[in-house]
Amino acid sequence: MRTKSQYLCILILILLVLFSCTKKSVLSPTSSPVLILTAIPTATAVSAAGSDAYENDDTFLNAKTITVNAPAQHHNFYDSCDNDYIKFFAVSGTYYTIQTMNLGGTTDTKITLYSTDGTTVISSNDDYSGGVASRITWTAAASGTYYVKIVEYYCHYGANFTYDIMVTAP
Ligand SMILES: [Ca+2]
Ligand SMILES: [Ca+2]
Repeated sequence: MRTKSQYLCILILILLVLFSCTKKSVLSPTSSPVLILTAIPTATAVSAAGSDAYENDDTFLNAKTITVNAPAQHHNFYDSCDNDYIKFFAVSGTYYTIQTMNLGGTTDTKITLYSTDGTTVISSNDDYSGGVASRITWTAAASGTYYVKIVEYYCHYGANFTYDIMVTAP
């Protein structure tokens, strides 16, 4: 009799363990898709809503023209480690200032000036004058189309990571 009741107890325990395991395995697949579904639209919305009028400008081949001494262009970093290229025509012997300003939120720009081949670095600047905006001053040695790449130093992106860029000459 004792043995029988012991067997019965063991059987009940096994059933309880099985039941609790089944319950868990049923619960976990239902809870994880909910988390995935809420995460995906948020990430998509940030990148889709964030792109500015100058995209795609991720390589020097897709660089968008900026007119010297024209009002600043307003851009933003729309995806992680976004590269923004602009190009302008420089006249030999002319002194140019290329600078970012009106940085949105915690945006930290870095700019690089490239020669007419789009790949040879002439100069680059991360921060100037104690801020996180960037500025390059440069005298063109030869006339031609030059390129500037603008990046967010920490690869941040989204609606709050905005900047203005301007090229000026006397
Ligand atoms: Ca870009
Ligand atoms: Ca900077």
